[in-house]
Amino acid sequence: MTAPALSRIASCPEVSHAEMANAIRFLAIDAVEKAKSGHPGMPMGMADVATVLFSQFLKFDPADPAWPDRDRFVLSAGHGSMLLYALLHLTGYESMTSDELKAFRQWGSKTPGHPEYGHTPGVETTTGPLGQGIATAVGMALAERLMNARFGDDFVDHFTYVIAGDGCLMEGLSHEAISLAGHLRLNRLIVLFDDNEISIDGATSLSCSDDQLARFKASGWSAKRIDGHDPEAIAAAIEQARASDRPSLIACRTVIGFGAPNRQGSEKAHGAPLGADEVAKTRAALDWPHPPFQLPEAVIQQWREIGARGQAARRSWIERTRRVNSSPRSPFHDALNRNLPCAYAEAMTRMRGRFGIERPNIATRQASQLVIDGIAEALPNLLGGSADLTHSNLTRARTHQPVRPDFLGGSYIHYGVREHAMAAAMNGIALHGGFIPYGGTFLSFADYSRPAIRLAALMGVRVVHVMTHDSIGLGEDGPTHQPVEHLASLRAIPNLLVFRPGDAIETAEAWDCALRTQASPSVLCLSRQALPAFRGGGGANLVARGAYVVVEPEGGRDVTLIATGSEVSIAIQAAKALATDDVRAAVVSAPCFDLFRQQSREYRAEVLGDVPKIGVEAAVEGDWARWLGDGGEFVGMTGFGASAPAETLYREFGITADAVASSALRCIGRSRMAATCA
Ligand SMILES: Cc1ncc(C[n+]2csc(CCOP(=O)(O)OP(=O)(O)O)c2C)c(N)n1
Repeated sequence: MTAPALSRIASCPEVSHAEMANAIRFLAIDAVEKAKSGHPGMPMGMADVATVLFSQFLKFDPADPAWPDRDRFVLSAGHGSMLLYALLHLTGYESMTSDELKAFRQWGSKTPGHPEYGHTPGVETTTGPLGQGIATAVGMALAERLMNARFGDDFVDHFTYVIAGDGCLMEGLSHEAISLAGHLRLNRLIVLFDDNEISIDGATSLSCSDDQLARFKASGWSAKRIDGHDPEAIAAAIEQARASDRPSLIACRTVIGFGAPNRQGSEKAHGAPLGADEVAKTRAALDWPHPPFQLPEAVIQQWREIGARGQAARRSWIERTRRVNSSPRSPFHDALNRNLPCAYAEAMTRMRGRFGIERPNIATRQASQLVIDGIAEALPNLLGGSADLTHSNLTRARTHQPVRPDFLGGSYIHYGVREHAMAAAMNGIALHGGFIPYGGTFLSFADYSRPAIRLAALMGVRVVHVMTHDSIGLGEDGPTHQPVEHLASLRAIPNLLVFRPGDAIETAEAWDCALRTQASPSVLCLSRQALPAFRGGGGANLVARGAYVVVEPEGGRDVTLIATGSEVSIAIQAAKALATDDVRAAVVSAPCFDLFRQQSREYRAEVLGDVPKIGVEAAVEGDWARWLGDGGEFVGMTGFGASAPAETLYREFGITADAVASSALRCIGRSRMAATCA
């Protein structure tokens, strides 16, 4: 059942649609003018569409921007941020004062250049990198349908609206996303396309001749084109889209910079202030005599009334859910609760205990499969998936049913070969709330997902990327599939936890860290090949410390061998070989650099020791020097891998216990020499 459109505002007949829309236009024009930078053209062009959407359809309540059953509004064309800020101000979001609008793009303001999630109440997701918003919205719309299937219309029944421009639709990501949305028949997703035929370089005909309507229709969407400046046509199209059994595209033919006599319809309106002269002419052309940032009382009144109307919908939702839901801890509230349930903690403890006793000799991807199986029932809001590598990533729990267009009660998403859309959709799912999404692919394809992973890190959302086949250890598939630079490049993203566990226990602990960290995404880099267990279970989660001592020689250290993942066991073998030569080598496992960096200086010093250090990782060196210092050496890859069995590759590329031991002896020798000379 779909809630009817809101009644049209008629209480203040002297305020016309044009005045309502012009309020948005001039707040955008004046804020960009004051900031001396920004994008006035898009808000001016889409003001009519946004006015109709917010005044007649969007279910929202500025008094509670995070109310779970609100409609989601995603400004995929994030450069038009002033459109959103103007709407937040006009409809009465408390934090969006006129001073914030005047501080557009300035330090500390709630009005950064592009909308930022977590920074500005009312912003549902960070946008700016074109294409991300529409793909994230697909995740939100998917989460809405999945939650609806579980809890029903009384609890979850809302739309996801997107404003996307030509740029968003040109991005390859948009294609993955619309294809997935069409396949899953996400009929609560409505994209309002700012079809102004202009981008930065000029007319879109310079670079694009897609028939967007045909393209969306071919992907299973409803699609139609309307005049984006005709309020009746806009309302009728949205009405129709809301009743559709599939996602909808409304191509709104608009004029960029609408109303600016010398700029409208041209790329000159896209991304620069109009200039005082043109602003004056626009005021005259649109009959808007009011000074900058000043709005007629009746207009602001009308907008505030629109903002206030959502209260009733929210109250009715609270009332409904309270009625349906007599126990204080319902499954619905459990799903929305970001803390993990006690049953999860027990399941994870069981898992770690079992690995500790069995000490299995298995690939970390297999250990991950066992962990997922072990916790899935205790964590019903865990939402799995893979980009068509389920049987390689081992990401599907026994109890997970696949989500299909006709079965939205499932817990596993076959994302298809769409890594980027998977990563962006996972962001949307996490932002929507109700699920902890994870998704799998090969580590070497992390690059296909990277822009969405970066946004997850920037927004601080909990998504878990399961990336298997994490080194040359995958063997015969060869260098195209063997990641060498990916660990270093992912570690370079701030607020992204990159885990490379070395055995089953570490894999369980890495999963535990990823699930418990609410404000960071994680990547679990897992081996294809079997790895020996090197740790007993029980006790504290040692992966949570980032790095820790696995082997401590008696009588002090001569050298510290630091390794990650599949190379920890190589370091342990090297330490044993060195011991036969009376060299005392400690072994440190370092499954997560980011968490190690967060430890106290004392702890780090204790783990690393005051002796030469050797790093071992079947990847390029990246920022290992930080842990190894000047006196250390790195044993790893210096270029791409090759196609051969894994043991051959390790031998040929010199990542062996012998090589580590030789490196250790060399460093110890150098350090003793230096000490003697001093
Ligand atoms: C991934 C990405 N590439 C490039 C840009 C830079 N950029 C910002 S807006 C824009 C043009 C977008 O054109 P359109 O969506 O038609 O916006 P309009 O000109 O209508 O405002 C570009 C290339 C970006 N923000 N993101």
